[in-house]
Amino acid sequence: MAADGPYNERMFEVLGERLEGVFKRLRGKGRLTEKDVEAALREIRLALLEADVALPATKQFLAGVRARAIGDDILKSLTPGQQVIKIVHEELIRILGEKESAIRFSSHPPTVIMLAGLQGSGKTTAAAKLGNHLKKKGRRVLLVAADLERPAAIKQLEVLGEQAGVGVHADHEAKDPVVVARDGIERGKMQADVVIVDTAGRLHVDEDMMDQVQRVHDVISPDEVLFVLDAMTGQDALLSANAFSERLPLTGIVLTKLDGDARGGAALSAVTVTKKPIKFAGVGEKLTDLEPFHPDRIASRILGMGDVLTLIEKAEEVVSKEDAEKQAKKILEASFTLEDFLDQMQQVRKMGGIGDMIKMLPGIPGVGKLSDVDVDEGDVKRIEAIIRSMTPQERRDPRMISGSRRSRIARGSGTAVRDVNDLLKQFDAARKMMKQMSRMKPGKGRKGGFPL
Ligand SMILES: Nc1nc2c(ncn2[C@@H]2O[C@H](COP(=O)(O)OP(=O)(O)O)[C@@H](O)[C@H]2O)c(=O)[nH]1
Ligand SMILES: [Mg+2]
Repeated sequence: MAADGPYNERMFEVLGERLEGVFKRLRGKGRLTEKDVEAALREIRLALLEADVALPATKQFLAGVRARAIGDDILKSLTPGQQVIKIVHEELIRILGEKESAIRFSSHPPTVIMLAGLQGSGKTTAAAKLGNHLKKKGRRVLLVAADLERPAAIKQLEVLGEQAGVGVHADHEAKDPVVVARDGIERGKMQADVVIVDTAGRLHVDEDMMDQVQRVHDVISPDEVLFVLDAMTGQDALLSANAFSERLPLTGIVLTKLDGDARGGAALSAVTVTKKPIKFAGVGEKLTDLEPFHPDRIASRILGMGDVLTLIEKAEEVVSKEDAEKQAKKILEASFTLEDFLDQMQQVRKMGGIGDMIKMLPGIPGVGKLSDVDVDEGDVKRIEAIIRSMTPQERRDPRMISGSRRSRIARGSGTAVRDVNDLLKQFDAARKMMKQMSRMKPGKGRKGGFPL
């Protein structure tokens, strides 16, 4: 199933270039040390976390990559960066989809498929989609409405079943989902090749719900127990996947709402916890919006969405050497305006640290420790808004920004006067520091009282 379409090849290339950037930045040469690989793995770790992969899953995944990446043959190869990316990509695909992922049909029909998952995860929709899919393949399908928690749930399945043109077993008077499920199976034995049982979920994992799905499970002995997971669940995917897999012998996962802007991390979390393959992906609300799962697409999504990776790529191109030198010169000449400040914040953010820029300033000892300074994206956005709300004169000469100007700027930028004050204070401090730096002539030791 891991088809290598042109899209994926391109993703792979882009990713390759990005991480090449990391390695270039790290070493400036082709050879890598174990330490370099660790640094790269840290970047990948951030990318995974940003893609909403739960931390334990991230750790487990990276351990697998590390074991493969820190081998002599990789480190000594001519293109270690590319090798590491290749490993990351391969490992993701391997974990996400190496296993058999089609529905396993029973040799004693009807094949019984049970769907379980939290409320709103897309179980009822998935039941109908799956019914529709299997009907098109020539199977006689019966859907069973074993969610009695909400009256509307039965109706929903009936409507969807009718749309799909498959039978629905429902009992509007029933009180016990176990009875409905059992009756549904009995009916299925006469009328269907495949019986799909929809069950009730709750908003959060709770004992009652687990108890109920377990009882339904025990009475229908399904061939497939599919855990339905909303891809937008993010970090919580791990919790619910864990809870369901502890109570039910899951055979696979249906990942829904992949048409949204989910970053795909839930896929890796769920697969790591359940050790079961994702069999289908829901990609919309319509009956036909169900696809076999493509591990390579999700792998690319998970890796490709990492802002961190983009950031690394950008660092090389945005802060070209000339830019950095120009900036450094300005700093030395202390002709540093709020516009520059904003520019610099943005660059620093893109580079992931202020250290690289400062290192380019000549003759400044002991600034290495600054390389750990982080700039928060929210801060940069706020600062940007504030500076954009200033007039050009104000940007050049912030001393003219009086109290009334401050409130005007705060209003214009949707921030508080306190934010404006903070920024001006910060800028003033930065400028003072730069003036002190500029008094230090490169190579001639310290003249000003630069506080190192
Ligand atoms: N965009 C999108 N919406 C979906 C998908 N699957 C389900 N939904 C929507 O999610 C909501 C909850 O689905 P439902 O099947 O009722 O969830 P249940 O509570 O688990 O049975 C409904 O509004 C569905 O239309 C999907 O793959 N993509
Ligand atoms: Mg439902």
